[in-house]
Amino acid sequence: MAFGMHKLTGIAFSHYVEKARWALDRYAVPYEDERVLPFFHFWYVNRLHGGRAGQADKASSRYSTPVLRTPAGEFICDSSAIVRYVSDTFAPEGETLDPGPEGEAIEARLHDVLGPHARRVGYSALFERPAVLRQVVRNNVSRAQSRLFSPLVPVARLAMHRVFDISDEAAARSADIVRREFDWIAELLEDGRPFLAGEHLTSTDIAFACMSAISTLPPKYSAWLPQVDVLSERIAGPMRELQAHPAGQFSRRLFAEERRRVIA
Ligand SMILES: N[C@@H](CCC(=O)N[C@@H](CS)C(=O)NCC(=O)O)C(=O)O
Repeated sequence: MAFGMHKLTGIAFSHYVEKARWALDRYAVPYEDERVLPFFHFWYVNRLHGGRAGQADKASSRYSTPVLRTPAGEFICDSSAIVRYVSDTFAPEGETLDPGPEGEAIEARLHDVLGPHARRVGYSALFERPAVLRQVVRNNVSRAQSRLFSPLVPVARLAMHRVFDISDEAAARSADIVRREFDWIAELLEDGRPFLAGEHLTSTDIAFACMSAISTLPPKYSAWLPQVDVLSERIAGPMRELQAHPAGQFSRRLFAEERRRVIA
């Protein structure tokens, strides 16, 4: 069956989904961008592949997003696999995002560690500020989804506590881990390399920029994120430090210089 165009389905503000969008945008691949809310994603992903094409891993369930449906009707259900597919299929010669083995190892750690811990801090920040949460929802998905979600915020908060443990204590432990992962990236950069896996941008840089974006809130992120000032000081204080951290500065530079660059 042929579908004509790529279709990306993803939790609207997810940092894993941002990786996929970045790769598609970089090579000017036209795609339908289906932006959904957490919990509602089960319905959307089930409609796509019934949970059969996805695989649970350290970060997610087999209903996780992003999901990319190719014009040939295949489903790619992992952000790194999507970036690799897009680069292999659409990058002009010499412009791929292939990071080599060292870069792949860095990327795997970013996926397993920084991604989930940054997410816990992010959800903890949002669910203690329902007004900000509602703004994030309103600004990122269709009005129909936003309306449906609004009365469900208390249930969603309970579910988030169960799925991710977004208590203050757990979030504080995760914030320490995020900080440690930023230190590790800064150490890698200390030898003066311009990018994490060599002389040019690779999927490893995209992975770090996206996994850190929940902590650095870069202006060119392609979903709407709140400003640090509207968050509680418990979250905002450490976040400002991460924004000023050498790894945070690197992440923000990647967004500023590379997020909208189109290579066609
Ligand atoms: N291995 C996956 C992890 C993606 C992931 O954790 N996605 C989250 C969004 S932040 C998700 O959709 N979670 C819902 C679920 O696992 O059911 C990838 O890299 O694409």
